Amino acid sequence: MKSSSCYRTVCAVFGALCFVVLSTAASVAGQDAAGEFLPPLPDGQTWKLAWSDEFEGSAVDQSKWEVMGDWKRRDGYWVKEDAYLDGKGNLLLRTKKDGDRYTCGAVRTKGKFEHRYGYWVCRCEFPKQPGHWPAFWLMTASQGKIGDEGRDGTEIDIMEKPWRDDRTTQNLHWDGYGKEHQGTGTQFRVAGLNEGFHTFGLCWTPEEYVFYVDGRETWRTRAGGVSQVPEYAKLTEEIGKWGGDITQASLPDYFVADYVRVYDIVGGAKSAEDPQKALIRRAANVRPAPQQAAWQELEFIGFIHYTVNAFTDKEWGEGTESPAIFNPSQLDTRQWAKVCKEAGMKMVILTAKHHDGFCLWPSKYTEHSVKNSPYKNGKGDIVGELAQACREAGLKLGLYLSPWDRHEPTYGDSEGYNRFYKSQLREILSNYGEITEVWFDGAKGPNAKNMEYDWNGFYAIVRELQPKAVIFNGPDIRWVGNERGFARESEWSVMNRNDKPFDFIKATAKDLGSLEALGAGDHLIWYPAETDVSIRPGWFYHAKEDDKVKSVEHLLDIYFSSVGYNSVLLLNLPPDRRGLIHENDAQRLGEFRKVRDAIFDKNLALGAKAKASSVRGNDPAFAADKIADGNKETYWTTDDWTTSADVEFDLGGDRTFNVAELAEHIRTGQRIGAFVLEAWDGGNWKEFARGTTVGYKRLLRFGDVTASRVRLRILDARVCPTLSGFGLYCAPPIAKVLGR
Ligand code: FUL
Repeated sequence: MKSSSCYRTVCAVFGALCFVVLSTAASVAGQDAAGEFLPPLPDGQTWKLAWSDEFEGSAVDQSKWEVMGDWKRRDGYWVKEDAYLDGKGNLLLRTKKDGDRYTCGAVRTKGKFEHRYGYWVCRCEFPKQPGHWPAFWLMTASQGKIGDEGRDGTEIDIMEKPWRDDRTTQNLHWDGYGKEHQGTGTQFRVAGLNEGFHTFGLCWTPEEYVFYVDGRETWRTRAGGVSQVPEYAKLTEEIGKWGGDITQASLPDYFVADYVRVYDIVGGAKSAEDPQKALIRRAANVRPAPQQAAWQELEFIGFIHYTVNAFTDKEWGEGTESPAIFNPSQLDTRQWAKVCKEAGMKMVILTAKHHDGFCLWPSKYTEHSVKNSPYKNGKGDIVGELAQACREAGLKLGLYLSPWDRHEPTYGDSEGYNRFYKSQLREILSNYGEITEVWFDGAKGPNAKNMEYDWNGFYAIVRELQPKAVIFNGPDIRWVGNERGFARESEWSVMNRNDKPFDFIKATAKDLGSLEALGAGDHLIWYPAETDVSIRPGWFYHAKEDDKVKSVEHLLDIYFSSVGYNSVLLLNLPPDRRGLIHENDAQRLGEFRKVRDAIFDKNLALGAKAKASSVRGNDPAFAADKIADGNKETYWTTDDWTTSADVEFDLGGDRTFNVAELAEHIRTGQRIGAFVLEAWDGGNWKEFARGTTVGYKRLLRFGDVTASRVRLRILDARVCPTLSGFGLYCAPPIAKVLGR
């Protein structure tokens, strides 16, 4: 279509305010002399204890800790007498009632031990009563400095536990606590957390924070750019409603800390490690945020382009169209949802406002909307109607709000228009329930006025109002780079953003993910591709395209080239002047579904006996039988730096297949760089397919192969390959499936 649309502005930022439930992932443990878990390190490097307090003796060591108080804190007071040693090797932070006030204890190493990087760990046992909560955190005076995100100081909450069940939370806060405040965090459960002692650790390097509970990794992030300044440790009790109702507590109650230890990395390996190896290690360890991983699992989603263009036969409206022309006679969002659902889509994204500025909801901020159209006599709200239909159909909803607005008079006055756009964004993100994706289109006509969009401000609004939503053309999701439905031959989800967090990544570049493209790898991010394409030549409805709906063969090619290449497919369906998805499109989608169902009906490799040339630590948890067990969460992997390996599948007899499916366990990163598939022909292994990257899903098509044994040879992987899924299918001829 228009070449200008190829230049979407794509940028990458950090600062996701995600608050989600995580499951803990196993990691490979080292141990110190005292049996402490220590995070794995590259060869040649070790941990060395830099500072610790075992809380032996009878009084808090004042050379290490400042006992805080007496002063007001939240709904209570920090008082010195509530922080003391029990004489049995523990620090007690007591919460008690003192007359008509509640008091508790707190200590910090401010001015006594301030340190950057390393592994910080506390072993502790939680209080039992409501109305107050414990925290183990790092702080620095420069937390409030603005301008360099969290690099110039971040509050790092390694453990905070306001709940009395087995939930806990880990968080980061930077740029102060006022209007500039930024933060992100995670919340999760660990079975049995409430009972006995547990350890809470943070591995903090210049590049990344990795959080651990009892030696299991719970969160890995580079949010805020990672603090590069010394910080001090705090152990505190906090009195407040987040912890429940303190009047219900039977007091005193105690937060018990057994020790705090801080380790540094030592050994020449850091400088000795081949920089290429260091880059590979870092790239392999970049992981999706939970909402990015959840989005990837949607696989196939629908786009709905609708506006005055359906009535003017245009692709880009002028902004001068009268709302009076917008008159769909039979508009039915339930029909849209039904067509999408039946096609196998998991989400629908609607153009709430396209470039012409006409709003499909009755926006308070403009007259250019459905409210001044004949549609339902101005009482319609298509965003609301679709939200309702999606809820009923069990579909997620995404919204597109074009920044380029050819109607709005303030467009071109950056301050005025950004204010207008943000108000609209708040409107659509506040009033329609959960929004799963927000689509920022970078397209802008060649003669459009200059505009400095406040992208950061836009993203912040999404984080504030829809913290679980992914942002397309922003921090979370990238445009694949074309509108024809094809991902790259090597589609990596890990890339290096530019120096400044808000600079743009060139989405059309041929290579974004190779080691060469990662360059210095100083700002590696998880940034997966979304492939948008229309079922017809145009994005909007034109009667003359009724016979140009893409064929099933074409749609299938697109599916294999997008979903089958580690991307999510966003397929556009334009409703017509009636307000319905045209019969031709609906029928084609039905056929497309039927053909996909016929292909993926039966995985001939499911439950196959699998044998690998190498298994991580010979641990059955990572054995080859985890690949084809039908469970996406379990996976096979090898030891670190075993970058090539074979897996042999015994299909239990001859099977004929012509489609293969591979899946990496992307929640631990994307690693495979080259692979070959071979079949045993009775005398030799014969190659029948090969590829480069795998990622979330890689689909391959080839001529019929009949064999009872199949071998996957991983030729190259970053650090170590993972594989969580493997499939072999027999695709019947399309004509047969459709009875043609
Ligand atoms: C482009 C727009 O200009 C098209 O009209 C369409 O919305 C497409 C998805 O994105 O940039």
